[in-house]
Amino acid sequence: MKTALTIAGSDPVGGAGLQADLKVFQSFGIHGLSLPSALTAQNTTGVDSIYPVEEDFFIRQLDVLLDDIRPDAVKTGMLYSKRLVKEVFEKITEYSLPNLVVDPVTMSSSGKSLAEDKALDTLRETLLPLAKIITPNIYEAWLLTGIRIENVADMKKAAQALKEMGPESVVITGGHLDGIAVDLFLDNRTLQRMESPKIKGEYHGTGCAFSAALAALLAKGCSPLEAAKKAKDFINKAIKYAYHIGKGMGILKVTPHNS
Ligand code: PXL
Repeated sequence: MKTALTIAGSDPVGGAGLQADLKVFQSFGIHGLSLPSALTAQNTTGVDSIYPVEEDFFIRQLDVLLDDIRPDAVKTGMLYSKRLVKEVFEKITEYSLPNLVVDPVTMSSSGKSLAEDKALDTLRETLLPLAKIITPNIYEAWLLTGIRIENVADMKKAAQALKEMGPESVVITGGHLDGIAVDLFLDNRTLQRMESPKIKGEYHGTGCAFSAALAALLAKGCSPLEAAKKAKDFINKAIKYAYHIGKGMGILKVTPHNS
């Protein structure tokens, strides 16, 4: 049985974070391992507050798990603190873990900061160069590169700058661009624009589900480009059939995926 590990924040709603990642792993037929970096108090209208996991205990969780199981892929989401970013980097290096997907989470869709000050700088210097795929949205790509993204040409410039930071491939998700939903994939060989119709509405956890799908597909042996195309189709379908359980944002409908 293939396994994928998510290291991310907990979302009690199950729309984003660790719980969403586990549902995605399951839908790809992958056994999901999960390591919470922080608890959040939130509902579908937004994130209220964050309670980071005590750092020494976080490391203990990681060591005990990795001592027994070698995941086929690892996805990092909200890590929150600089120290956790560094610890995750050290463990991934120590255990030579393959197929790392880094989602440089900084902010919730409702606008709450999900990263400590400077945690993104630490991520850029440590985890980013180890990644097989990084998945910033346009806002995160701007914070990481200093390039403000308003169109696809800006996205290309930012993708190039991100690639130079050392990851094997970059997908900038453009779901928040005006008018179109374009994702841009870049590795050493390919620059590919992946377009899809924009679906109206506010959806929670699209970035989390996308990066978890990428990790699952890498664990199954897909190349980063193949994984990016399949993960995009998966997310589009999940958005199309999204549903509401609270007063706020929609929840993605994650269904079994045959790949
Ligand atoms: O979508 C970013 C994100 C990641 N992780 C957790 C979250 C959110 C957004 O709310 O709650 C735990």
